Amino acid sequence: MTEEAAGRPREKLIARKQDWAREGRLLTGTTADRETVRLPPGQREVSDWPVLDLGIQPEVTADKFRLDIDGAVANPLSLDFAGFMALPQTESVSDMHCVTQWTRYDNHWQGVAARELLARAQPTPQARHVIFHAHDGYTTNVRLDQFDQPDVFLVHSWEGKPIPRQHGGPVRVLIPRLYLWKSAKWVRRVEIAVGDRPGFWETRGYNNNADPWLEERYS
Ligand SMILES: Nc1nc2c(c(=O)[nH]1)N[C@H]1C(S)=C(S)[C@@H](COP(=O)(O)O)O[C@H]1N2
Ligand SMILES: [Mo]
Repeated sequence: MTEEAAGRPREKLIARKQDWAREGRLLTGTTADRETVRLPPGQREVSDWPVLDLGIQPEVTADKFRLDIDGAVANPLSLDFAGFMALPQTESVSDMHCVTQWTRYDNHWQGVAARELLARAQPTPQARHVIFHAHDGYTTNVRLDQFDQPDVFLVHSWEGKPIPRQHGGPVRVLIPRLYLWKSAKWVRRVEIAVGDRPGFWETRGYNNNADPWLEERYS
């Protein structure tokens, strides 16, 4: 890890990704049917797992861990690590698609299903959006119907081991059918909301919806 990656915002990387959005980099102008085509347009399969973030990789130890699910809910939750791990656990296998072009197949995850959390927190009838807040200050947003899917999890393990710090451990979001910038690492708070609030990349030229098969890279 470089000095820069250890703890200062990577301003050049952020500026370059904003340039990509302005230039429409990697756009093929095609779409694909998710049901029959595994590799979304413009993507390339990799076997390693690249690290992408703003450059600040907080160390969230189990004793510092806290997860709030709040906002437009009837029953706000505030969990410590033991409380999170005591929730029903699920294993899943899914692919990851990053807007910088890499796709990684068949990742084995363990964690708590989004639907478990929603069933406990009980979004109000007006709730339509979810805003994720992370320990490094990163935010990202999805619609509630995108979060409320059977393949969406807050994960703590990858390939049978705790998710390493650089990949967002101890707990990160995983929304496999959207570009990976929607999957917040080091998640601190899941805010259920009535109105939408675009996050870090969504306010810097990246698509609000972010479906890889529709090539929704940029706005
Ligand atoms: N908290 C936080 N989550 C984040 C980011 C970040 O900078 N901070 N970067 C996003 C982006 S742009 C990508 S591509 C993925 C990368 O996850 P990885 O480093 O585990 O591959 O995390 C997403 N989640
Ligand atoms: Mo990304």
